[in-house]
Amino acid sequence: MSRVISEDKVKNEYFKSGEYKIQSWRHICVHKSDHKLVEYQLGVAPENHESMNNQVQEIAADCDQLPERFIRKEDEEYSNITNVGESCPTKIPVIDVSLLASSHSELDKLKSAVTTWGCFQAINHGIEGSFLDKVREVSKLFFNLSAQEKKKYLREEDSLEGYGNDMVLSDHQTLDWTDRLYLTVLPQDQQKLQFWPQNPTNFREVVDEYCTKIELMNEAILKALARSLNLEENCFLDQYGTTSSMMARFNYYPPCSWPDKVLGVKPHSDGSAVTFLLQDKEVEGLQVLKDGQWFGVPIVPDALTINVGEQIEIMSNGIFKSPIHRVLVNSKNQRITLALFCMPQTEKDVGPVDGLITDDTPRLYKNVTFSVDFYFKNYQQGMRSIDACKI
Ligand SMILES: O=C(O)CCC(=O)C(=O)O
Repeated sequence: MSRVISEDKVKNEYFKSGEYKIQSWRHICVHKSDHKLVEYQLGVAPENHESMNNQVQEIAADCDQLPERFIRKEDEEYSNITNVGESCPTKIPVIDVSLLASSHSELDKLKSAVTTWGCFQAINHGIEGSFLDKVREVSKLFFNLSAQEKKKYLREEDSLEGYGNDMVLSDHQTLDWTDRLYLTVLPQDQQKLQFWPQNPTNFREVVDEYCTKIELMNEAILKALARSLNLEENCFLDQYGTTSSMMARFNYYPPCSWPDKVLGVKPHSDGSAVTFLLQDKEVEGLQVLKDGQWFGVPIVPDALTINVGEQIEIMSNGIFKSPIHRVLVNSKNQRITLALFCMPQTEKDVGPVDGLITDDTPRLYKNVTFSVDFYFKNYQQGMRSIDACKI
């Protein structure tokens, strides 16, 4: 059996001593004095572009010591947060999506939610609870497959799409305690089917149907957001270009024996326009940062947790806030979620809507194209892409 070891440890402790020989950057053979071979797996390859060999699910099932690369570093976690509060489940706003077309007060609630929290729990959104359960079921069936079976869909080293854990871009990057299946879901002609699970057999059918429903909801939310600012209702959608794009991230968080030492996902805001999160039905873990405190996002039956991404923060010239959020894990239960990131057409640039730029409210952001690479390079270094877009 192999053990996971950090590159720094190999370089600083083992390699320097001269007792050991590096056979390859993936497998280190350590020649001990008794000539026994011990094989280690490196957490990162020399070019820093390689992911770990083992998925977090496998590490969690077979590790008596937490691999260093997962241990949280305070300085990566928004060190300006001095007051990390208890989670306060009742505060995240709840919005009745069915009222947004007709009720001014619900529209005001939406505006208030998105200008303060940046997120809300959407209820009465028109997707049946039984269908949401079906989406949860296909996700769970996939993650329950054997490691060997899941690895058929393993992502390539330098690309995000497929099954795997964090893409490793630097030696010092802390890894998230999560495995993911990351897929382009829209436009359909850009789906890379080699990464779509064949098992369960209805995976694609269920996910396609879910994404079609979310695409419609995304349009309704974007129109409502525009109307809440007294803007023409298509002003955000007009920046979408001819086709919208949508990425799906199926997140699997295994239980962790050291829940205080790791994060399921590091603090970040999303590079999307709008993100729709289907939470686990039983296990919480998501927290949102507001006023210097982390607030737990509770499970509201059949609700979808919606947050605005950095692209809407830019389009709204900073009025809507893309919230910083993170994920905690726990020692007892696995947690499975599905995040759908709705975005303008790939490579389409976005910028603040004209009607929001005045002498009193000057333009805060440049027009930018949010490529996936641009976003993840910033994310892995604990930085927000939107900060690079400020004027
Ligand atoms: O799993 C969650 O609760 C949130 C996931 C998330 O933030 C993400 O996938 O970007």
